[in-house]
Amino acid sequence: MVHRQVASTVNEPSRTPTSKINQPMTRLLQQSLLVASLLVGSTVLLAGCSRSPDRIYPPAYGLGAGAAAITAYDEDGDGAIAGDEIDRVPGIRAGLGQVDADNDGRVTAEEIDTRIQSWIDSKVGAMTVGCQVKLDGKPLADAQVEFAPEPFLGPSVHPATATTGPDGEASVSMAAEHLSDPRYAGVACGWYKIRVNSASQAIPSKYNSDTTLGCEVAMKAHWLYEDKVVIEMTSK
Ligand SMILES: [Ca+2]
Ligand SMILES: [Ca+2]
Repeated sequence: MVHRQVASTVNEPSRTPTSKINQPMTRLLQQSLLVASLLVGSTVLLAGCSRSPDRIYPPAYGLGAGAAAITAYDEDGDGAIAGDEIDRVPGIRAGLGQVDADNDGRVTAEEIDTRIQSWIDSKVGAMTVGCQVKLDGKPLADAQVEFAPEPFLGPSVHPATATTGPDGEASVSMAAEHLSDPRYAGVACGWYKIRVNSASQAIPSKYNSDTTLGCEVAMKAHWLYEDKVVIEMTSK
């Protein structure tokens, strides 16, 4: 069975003025995206392939993930992730227009659980996610890219990684043991922190240990016109 997904994700760069739902994100993003912009797009995977991989089912997202997210990130105890708190969950910040259903800038446990249910309902087990990493405007080869799922999603959402080629591009994927067919790359729906490291270049901590990069991998994202996550970093 082929399950073709359109990949999706994330950080709305300020150059996407067409998205109404992300208008509230604009100010936040203009701050962080001056130095880092992340686009995620998607590609259709394996369509028409005669050797279809076995179906990959969605992860068993943790029960009470929304409540766990509030516990982890609602520092002022008002019952929602809002304001600066959102910056600590860059995956949610990137997909704020999708999760903040009432568009009030506050993300509640219920909204998180509703968004997770939409991933489950989409029956998407894994999506293709390509990425391109740039440092000071130039493609960065041999960069290690990690998509670290938010812990509140539970242990069945696995990290995904990639190492960029000479063009700075790579296909991000979970480890082979989490894919039904190791010939194919895939990332489960979820909110991820993105970390980039390099053995040859100094990468500021805002892109790794204190990352501000994140994305939502999911169907029906507004940036579907893009075909990959573009991570633009500056060395200073
Ligand atoms: Ca709060
Ligand atoms: Ca809300």
